[in-house]
Amino acid sequence: MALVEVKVPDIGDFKDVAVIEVLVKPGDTVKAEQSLITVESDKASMEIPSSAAGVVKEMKVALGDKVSEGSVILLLDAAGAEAGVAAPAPAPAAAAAAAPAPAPAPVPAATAAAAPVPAPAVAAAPATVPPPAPEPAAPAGRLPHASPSVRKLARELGVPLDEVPATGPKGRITHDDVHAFVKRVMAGDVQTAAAAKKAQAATPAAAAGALPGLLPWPQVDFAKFGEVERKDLSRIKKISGANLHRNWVLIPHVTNHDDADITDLEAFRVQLNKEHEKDGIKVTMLAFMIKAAVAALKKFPEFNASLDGDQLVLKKYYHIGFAADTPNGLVVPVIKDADKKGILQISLEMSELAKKARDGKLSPAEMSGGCFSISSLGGIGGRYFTPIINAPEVAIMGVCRSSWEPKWDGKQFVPRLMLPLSLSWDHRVIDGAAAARFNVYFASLLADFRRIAL
Ligand code: CAO
Repeated sequence: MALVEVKVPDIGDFKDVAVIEVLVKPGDTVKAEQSLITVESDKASMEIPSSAAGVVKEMKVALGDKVSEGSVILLLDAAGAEAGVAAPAPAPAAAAAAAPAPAPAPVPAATAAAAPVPAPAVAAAPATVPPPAPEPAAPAGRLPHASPSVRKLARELGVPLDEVPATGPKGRITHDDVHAFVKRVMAGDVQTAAAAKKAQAATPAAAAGALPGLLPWPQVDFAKFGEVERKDLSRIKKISGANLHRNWVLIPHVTNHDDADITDLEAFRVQLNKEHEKDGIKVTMLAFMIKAAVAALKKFPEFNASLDGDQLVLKKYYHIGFAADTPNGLVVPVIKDADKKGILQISLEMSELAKKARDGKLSPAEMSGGCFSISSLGGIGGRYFTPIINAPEVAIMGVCRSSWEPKWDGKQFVPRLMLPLSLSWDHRVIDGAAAARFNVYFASLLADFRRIAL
């Protein structure tokens, strides 16, 4: 592999200029003279081209970094180019004079999209008011091509370049493209993503924090009261938080609590684990609950459904999600076709998916398609809680730690191992009586697992 350091060439008097755009990412194939980054001083912005062709191995600069002549931009595997010999750096793209200091360029949306995006921790339900789809522009994950002067024009007009369809050579956005986009927005033919988001937030249901009559969120200078530390939310927390918030606000949740007598099932579980000690398979109560959930979904099909406008989509497949706690936040891997799998296979898949979740290696496919979710805090503790429905699903089972309790058997109190259950359900789809029946049936399956076969 011929690794080449691509450096910032002579850029005149510019020193310590800010990187306002990163146009490539590791894995991209670049041509010699292809723009790699855009830098901006208080006088001008310019694109820095590549001095060689090859595949980007590692980025050495990021948005906001300051660079000068000689700063290493990236490492390039110059496949096809002479090993270690970079062509002389071509002159940077013409600098666009910008007399007054331009406003700091916003982080382009496409930059965020270019990074590997973990799938939402919870399945994204269709928004109640879907924003109008933008016209085809730069493909998702790719930055739009435009010269510095076009970028400057777009910034001045507040045009999101990644939404502008390009007509220039090699997919470059031209001045005319920007003007045409503005005309179409003014004529109401298209709406920018930001405007669509704003319109969506204006709908009463979505504007949770800004409902008329509600007080604004308290603004507190916490440091006045003692030492504090600020920490960014993890990406998973930001994604799952937004989904959970929407689900909490838009779904009329009700939670029914119940208990399942798992005395016999626990004895069977312990026995199974002894038998399979050498296979490295560990069966936990969760695997039995996944199987019980399938049987309960078959008996109560409206729990295996999703709302689509005035219609209920009833699913004929049984994919069960389970909430997994990870250092970065909550994710929900999905056991696909749980109806076709046995307890041992489910246990095996669960431990593999849970490990991947903890390592941050779950693929979007492994977190999608769920019909019903189970959130088990049984390994930690607690009695009951209110799980938030994982939209577009319509119900979720929350489980806490089992404990020994005295139960009256008609003659005397006997010790029984009781598992606390908390079923949250969407009252638009499910009625209280159905939810109570679901819980009673679910608990009866755990109390006597032979009933699964009936
Ligand atoms: N009652 C008593 N003990 C239980 C139990 C229950 N309901 N459920 C599990 N346990 C026991 C297990 O048997 C195991 O015991 P041993 O260590 O003695 O063998 C121990 O608790 C740990 O189990 P586990 O948590 O590793 O395994 P699991 O299959 O029950 O759960 C997973 C796997 C990935 C779901 C879990 O680790 C996890 O992440 N749970 C958190 C989910 C969560 O955050 N939910 C909240 C969502 S809302 O914010």
